Amino acid sequence: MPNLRFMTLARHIIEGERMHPEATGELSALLSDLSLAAKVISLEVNKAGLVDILGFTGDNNIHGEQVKKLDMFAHDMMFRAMDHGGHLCVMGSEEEEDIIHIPPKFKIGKYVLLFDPLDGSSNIDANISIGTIFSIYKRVTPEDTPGTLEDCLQQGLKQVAAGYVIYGSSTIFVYTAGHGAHGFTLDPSFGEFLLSHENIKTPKKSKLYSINEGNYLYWHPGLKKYIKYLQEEDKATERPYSSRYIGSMVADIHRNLLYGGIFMYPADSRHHKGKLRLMYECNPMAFIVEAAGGRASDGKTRILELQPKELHERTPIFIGSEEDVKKVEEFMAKEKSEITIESKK
Ligand code: FBP
Repeated sequence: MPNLRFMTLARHIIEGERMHPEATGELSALLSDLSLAAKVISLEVNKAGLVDILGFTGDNNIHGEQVKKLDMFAHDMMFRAMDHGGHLCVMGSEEEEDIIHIPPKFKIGKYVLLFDPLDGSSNIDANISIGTIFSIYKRVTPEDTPGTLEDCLQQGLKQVAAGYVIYGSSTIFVYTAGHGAHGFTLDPSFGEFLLSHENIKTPKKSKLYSINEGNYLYWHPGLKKYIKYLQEEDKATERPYSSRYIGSMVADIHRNLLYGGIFMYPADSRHHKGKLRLMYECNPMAFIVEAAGGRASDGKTRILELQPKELHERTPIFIGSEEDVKKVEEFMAKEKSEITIESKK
């Protein structure tokens, strides 16, 4: 393996392809198209404070959320970078209610792309790290026909590649195509992603937890007990843990991936399925974290084994260092009683 400094993302993808004699190069081309979209979005995010791209478009998206201009810019950039390469049969985005068909003038390919163009968008105006998340599958319907919802609604373990791009103090492209999770930092001086985090291994146990404690009242009793357990003093198990919550899933999970930690967005008595989306937030993150030796579940079932039913369905998620995720699953399993609203008392 050549000197890290000069391992570009494009070269790393090609080297990975060589491990698959049956490969046609389509997935490699798809991943490099994605990296182009990431570079353009990164540029726009970095100068967001200077140009009229902060704030809202004035429209609401299908989730009833006010749409940010940068959200739509990122969505359009992903679509335009990916629609004409001939590698995709269908796409799905957080910003579009229905599946996105490939314009008929372009060749139809064998892959499916699901993406969250700009995750953590509630943090954009405050210059907090945000990200793009993507998930790639092989189609299941006959080739050379327009892709369908069936091609999108596959279990996460069927992903052939997944990744995220974090737009923070630097822009980092993290992906897995089945051979470990690797990070590439964008060198803006010549616009290339260079290998900076090879074969990321997330610590099996950590001292960090990430959850919006403002929702404590509405949590499952088992989860409340787990958080209290993390806050107790016990040197042997390195407790109390530290709380770290940015409120931007990509940023919280990226930190935990490198330092160790557990990120949780549980179901609660107001949001019975939690907040985060299975297809373009939880599945790709679970695929990456597992590739780095971590674990991801909905508190009971492995995220990657969940059978999706809708494009925008939500799921509770507990993801990160393996032992920590197992611990919270134990606390949830021990507590039989359901979620109750504490304030009723
Ligand atoms: P979107 O902005 O893509 O809808 O992302 C959802 C998100 O911002 C996650 O990035 C983050 O982890 C979570 O919501 C924060 O939610 P809350 O403000 O309820 O803690």
